[in-house]
Amino acid sequence: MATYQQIFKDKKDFEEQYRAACQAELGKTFEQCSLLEQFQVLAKLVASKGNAQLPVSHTTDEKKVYYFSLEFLIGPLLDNYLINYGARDLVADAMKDMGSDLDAVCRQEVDPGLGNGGLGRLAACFLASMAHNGIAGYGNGMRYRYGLFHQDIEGGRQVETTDNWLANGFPWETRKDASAVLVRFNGHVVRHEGADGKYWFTEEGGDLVRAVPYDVPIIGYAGKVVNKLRLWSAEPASEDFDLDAFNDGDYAKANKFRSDVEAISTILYPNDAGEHGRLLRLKQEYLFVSAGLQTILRTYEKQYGPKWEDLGKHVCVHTNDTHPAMCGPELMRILVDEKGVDFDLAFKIAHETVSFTNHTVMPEALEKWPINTFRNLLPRLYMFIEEIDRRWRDGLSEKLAEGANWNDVLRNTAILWDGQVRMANLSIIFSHSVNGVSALHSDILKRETFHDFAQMEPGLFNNKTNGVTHRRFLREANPSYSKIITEAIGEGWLNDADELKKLEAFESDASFLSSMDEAKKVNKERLAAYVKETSGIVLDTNMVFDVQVKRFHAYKRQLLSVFKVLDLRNRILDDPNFEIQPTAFIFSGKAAQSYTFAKEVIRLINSLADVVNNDFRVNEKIRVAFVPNFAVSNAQYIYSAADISEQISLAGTEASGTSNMKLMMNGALTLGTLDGSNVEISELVGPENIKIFGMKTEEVEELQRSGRYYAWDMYNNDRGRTGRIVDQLTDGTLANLSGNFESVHDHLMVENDPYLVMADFHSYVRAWEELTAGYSDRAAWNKSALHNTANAGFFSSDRTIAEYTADIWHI
Ligand code: 26Q
Repeated sequence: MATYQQIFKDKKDFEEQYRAACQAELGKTFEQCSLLEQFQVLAKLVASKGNAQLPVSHTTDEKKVYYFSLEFLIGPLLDNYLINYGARDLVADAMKDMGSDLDAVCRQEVDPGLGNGGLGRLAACFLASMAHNGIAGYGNGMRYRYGLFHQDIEGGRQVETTDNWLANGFPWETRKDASAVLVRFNGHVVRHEGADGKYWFTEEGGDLVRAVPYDVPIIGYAGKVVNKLRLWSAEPASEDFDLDAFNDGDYAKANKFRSDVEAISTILYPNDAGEHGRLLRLKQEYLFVSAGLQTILRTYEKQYGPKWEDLGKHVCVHTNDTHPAMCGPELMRILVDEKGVDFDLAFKIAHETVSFTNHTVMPEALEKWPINTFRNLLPRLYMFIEEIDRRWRDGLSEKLAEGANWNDVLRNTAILWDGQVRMANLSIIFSHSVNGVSALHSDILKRETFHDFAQMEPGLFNNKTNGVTHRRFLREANPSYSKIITEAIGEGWLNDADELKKLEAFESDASFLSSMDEAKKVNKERLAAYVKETSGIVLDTNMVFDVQVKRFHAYKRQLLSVFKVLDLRNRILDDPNFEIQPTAFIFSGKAAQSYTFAKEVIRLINSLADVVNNDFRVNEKIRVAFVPNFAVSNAQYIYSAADISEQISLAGTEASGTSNMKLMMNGALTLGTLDGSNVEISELVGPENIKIFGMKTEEVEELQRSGRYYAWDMYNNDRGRTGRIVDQLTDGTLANLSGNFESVHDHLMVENDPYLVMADFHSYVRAWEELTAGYSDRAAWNKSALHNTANAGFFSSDRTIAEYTADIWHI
């Protein structure tokens, strides 16, 4: 039993504080507050408890970790923080007495979309686990005025609308004007020379932007440790208001400087390859890097004085992908230009302080910037990059591994190449640790993506398999299952996810296994109600819930799922006696606004849903639903209701995946390829508790190398099933809602099926049939589901953070 930091003595104490807060915040009685106002006041009250804890959370000489990420997908916080304080039951009870309903109040909270998907949610899970593990770990990111777009579905198509998440204010944040800093863009470099021949540089002119921080408390489990997430907003440094233009009625011109500056923190960029090279993105990257580092050095200097050589002993700067890659050179710039440190020492300090996580192996996703753009925007920073690149080239022959070719290695490892600044190489050269996010992915990084770096310095590379916070994705997402888990093994698992292992003792406990059915039923009903409300589709909760929820991307192969569902439909129509386990296929996820193919796959799924759900000949056996606007909040409904977790990316393409972990925790069985962390799930649960299919990474590599994959052969050799599905993309079968799918057809047949959907199709359908055949033996199925939960402790981000702490941050 954890001892919680008590924030309310008892119900009476809570009620008094809450009523007083209503008066103080809004000048209203509790009874006069709307549900939204009840939420706002309660959130402010809980935030104030967190903020009061913050200063006593750490001793001053503790090593600090700053986690730099352009994305933090934090999700709603109120429910989570009440659970962490151990106050949820008390507050729910008191609210009921007061005539309100805590669940309804929690549903008022916005779900800030300050991230795209996996990488952003990982950063949020890491904040939660750093606080849980007691580390002084702080997030550093951007406060976007608009988060990731809101997704509506019209005529089956994704339609994007702005996410005005701040419309009702954000009660968790505190604006810190006193901590604002200045960041310069487009200046010019001036060289100075002293009488002794020594020279130095300053940067002058250009535009000064004021970066203003907003802090959000991160309340750890049990409430003992509170950390903070600092999000930066861009504002004009001076009031450069054009009064003449205003008086002429040209308000746009009058406000131009202000709006140009504010644009920097206006939107979050989507994660598709087509969005590369936007100047505003580069400004975002520099703004939060520079503002964060200036603050870190200010804090450090106050505490330790100008002992810069010790920075790496007290401070870690962790960079989430290459988006904060400028951390290394910016740290050098401040040390050299503003603190008078010499160049070599400044590089050593930066190198000791900075570490880097890579999240992708897709070559087209590796970030690059045109040198000219970069140099114009950040001329002084560029000088540091150029000099480090020069020294890298200079020292290359000494570092070269046995048998390596100097020219090849230079081409692969230099920072500057082909008129571009290559951010991955920049990150690697400035970091003392580079890690991938699953065992397989880290292996591919060493073997392929960053092969030459790994040859030169094998010790630089390491693996940190991702994790997720089980307190949000199991305890909070799945109250019914959590309840029976706690009744069985106590609540120690909330603190230590490895205790879930104790559930193995219940794998043959008939009464526990049947109580799992009841727990799942509640969740399926909750999801079915949500699906009905948001898409109009009716789900039968007696069906298997087969779930694929994640960003839409060709490599994740939602198209392969479509092939399977269409194939089942075709076979049911051909043979009315064809028996399958009745299944609801549930999809959710966003496609980047400009990613045409991914958006067509969304339309395809909705068209398939329209065809299947309205056909009485098949809709008792299969049903399809697309849940609009996938986000942290509705994800929690979906994970807890799932029976099957679809993780079917082409082997070697998904760095890790994290929905696989969230679904596994909730007792869903994985149907997947040996990709990303599916490999580790499979090792942990054993072959009888997961269904693996499809080509392995080496087979994919071999097939692609050989150049002997022909989409038309797949079509011609299996006209009855594969060929028929390909034809149905354009023959009107699916056209009722909004037309045929020529571009999807061409992706397969003209672009030669780049992610080998047709190659894995038969193996996939067979695996699905074998897996679902086991569903009717409820005890056996639940035993397997429980075994998945029991072994999910490894995928708690508490474990991941413990590994970063020991191996990378050395705390
Ligand atoms: C880059 C440049 C310009 C604009 C946008 C971007 C950009 C933004 C976001 C590029 C990539 C992302 C997000 C990547 C991401 O979410 N990757 C996922 O990270 C997860 C956590 O490690 C992994 O589990 C997934 O496998 C990986 O796809």
